[in-house]
Amino acid sequence: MKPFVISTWKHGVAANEAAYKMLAEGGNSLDAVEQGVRVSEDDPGVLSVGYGGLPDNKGIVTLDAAIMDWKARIGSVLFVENIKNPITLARLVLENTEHTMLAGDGAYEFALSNGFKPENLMTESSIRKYHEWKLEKRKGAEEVHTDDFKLIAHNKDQIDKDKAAKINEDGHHDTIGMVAIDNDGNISASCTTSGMAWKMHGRVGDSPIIGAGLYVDGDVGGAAATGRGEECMRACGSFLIVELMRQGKSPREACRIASERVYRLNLLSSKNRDHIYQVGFIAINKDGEYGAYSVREGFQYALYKDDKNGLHDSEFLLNEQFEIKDL
Ligand code: SD4
Repeated sequence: MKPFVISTWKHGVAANEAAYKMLAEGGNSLDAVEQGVRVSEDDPGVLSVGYGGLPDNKGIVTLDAAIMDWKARIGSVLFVENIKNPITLARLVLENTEHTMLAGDGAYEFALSNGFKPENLMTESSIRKYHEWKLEKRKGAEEVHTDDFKLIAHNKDQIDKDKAAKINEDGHHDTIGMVAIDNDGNISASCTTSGMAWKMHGRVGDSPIIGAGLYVDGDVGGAAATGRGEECMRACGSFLIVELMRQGKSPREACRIASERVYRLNLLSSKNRDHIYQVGFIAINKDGEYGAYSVREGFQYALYKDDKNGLHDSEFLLNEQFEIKDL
């Protein structure tokens, strides 16, 4: 099998470089997806992952990450503070514990006992953005979600087109999920995030939840997700994609059906219906096919395949003209 790697958003391009280098040198997919997403965790310009990630509503950066390989080995950490590379901590949970998930203080203590140093993850830019958000709130603005804009509006004038156009570019939507297949045809996936900006303190999204943020079955393939975790979780998005691939669907078709499921369950649950949230998926199957799909326009994925690394626009379900009354 010729190895390749797929990951979410434009910072995936740099992450793919690190992952592909390992794969091309004969490395396995588990090492590749760990080392790949560390690039985004270390980059202060990526506002929703690791160092420089935007904080919660108390001004605290809390990180979630998970990793899974083709042998169903799992490691996940959630609600961790002051640890710059939660994906490596998740890998340590996978390698060195009898457990699969560690949260909060316990995960932090585990990190320190394994030589991690506590680090301040806020940057000048994330501190400034947090204070801007607090000020907006004091002015009586509505609670600001990461994707707070009224795309689904009964009155067309309410639609803030500029904000809609920018929503995928403003850095708030850039959790990195990565799936890789190695020389031996073995697939692994990783996912790491600081979650939604200004989330409630204690909130955990889909990224560290096995089956939601990522999933791998060694006989079938792997998938990873990005976007509003609440909506991805409702559908067990990544698990669903792997099961659809097991039934013979291509990775693209499986990602498309999962996007539809996310959307349908969102409407059914009546949660967050005044927002058009984004959820995007990527997947690889054992035959070395890949696919991507998202609920809304604007999702991009990075693919390093056949010695070419590049950013691609994903196909999507809903365009900017969508209105809830059309349903
Ligand atoms: C979360 N899924 O915590 C993450 C956020 C994200 O692009 O992916 N943003 O819900």
